[in-house]
Amino acid sequence: MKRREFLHDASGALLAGCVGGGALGKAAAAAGAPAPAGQGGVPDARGPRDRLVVSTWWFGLAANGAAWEALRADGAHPLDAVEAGVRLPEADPEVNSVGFGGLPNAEGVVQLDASVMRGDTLGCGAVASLENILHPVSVARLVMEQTPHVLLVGPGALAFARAQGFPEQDMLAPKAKQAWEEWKAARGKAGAQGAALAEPFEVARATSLDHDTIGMIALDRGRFATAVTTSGLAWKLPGRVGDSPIVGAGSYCDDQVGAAVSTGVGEEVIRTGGCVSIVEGMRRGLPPRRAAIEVLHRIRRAQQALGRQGDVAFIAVSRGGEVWGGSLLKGFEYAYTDGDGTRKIAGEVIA
Ligand code: SD4
Repeated sequence: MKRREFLHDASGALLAGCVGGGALGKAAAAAGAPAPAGQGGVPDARGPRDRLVVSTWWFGLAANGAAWEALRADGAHPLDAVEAGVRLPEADPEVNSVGFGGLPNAEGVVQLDASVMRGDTLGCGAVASLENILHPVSVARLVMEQTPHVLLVGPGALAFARAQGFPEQDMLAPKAKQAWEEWKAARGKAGAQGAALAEPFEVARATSLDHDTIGMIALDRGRFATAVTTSGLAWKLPGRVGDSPIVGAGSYCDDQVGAAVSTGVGEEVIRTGGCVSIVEGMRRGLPPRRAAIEVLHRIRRAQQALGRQGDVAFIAVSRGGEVWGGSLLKGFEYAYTDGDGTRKIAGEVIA
């Protein structure tokens, strides 16, 4: 019943978005209303803010604090904020899905993915399968700012990072190494590579718990930036790249519309162009909640068709500062910061 209502609402809004300014104006007014408490929005009588930071999971709480400080600096762009914010979990060995401390691939190697985007120019930069560098997000920013390209991968990304003066270090933290050794031992004589091929669903379940990619959005009076950084799925096949460094899949922002970031099983997000689809939904006049739920339903349909499972979560923010976070499965939460401080918000589990 709920699903039928949603489809009706979504198609009605889509139709409204196609027929002209009056209908669009109505949809935009709806977009200004905060999602109710318990539905992934920020329960707040004061309504949407024009300056805010949101990011995925518990480690977003500290990351948002660093981002907020950076956002308040004179002349700062939201890009400075998201970069400063996500560098925290990149350096934190207790976060086992981002940067140092991240769980490695099937061969015990930490391969990192990251991207950044700014909403004024649609400038973006990314790295994938980057090894031995503590702050892939900063390398991604330099790909955007210092090269004509968007995405560098593997050895090329490492060579670029070296040339930019980034120091190299072993990224396999002791706890992550131990976890990988235990996983490998449990796989038995089949060997790590063969086991990884057989285990995508186990990996997907593991990453839907309380650890995952950090995706961050900063909004400052009409200006957006996003950053995403991750070690990707634990025990992934060497060279596997998830959604995080794929602009449009793991993140997207456009100052004229809004922004979205994702976490969860990247394969599901890539096949739907997750974050750009959400932003395009908002461009059609949908509020962030409805735009994101539309994409989550599309992901669920694809999972059913392909016999796949695993969680996906999004945070979406409209140009007007309306925020929504939610997921396919239980457990997603995000950090929200504005001038009143930082709060942890429970994501909505979609019907
Ligand atoms: C990926 N979405 O590599 C990222 C990482 C993640 O749980 O969220 N892992 O698929």
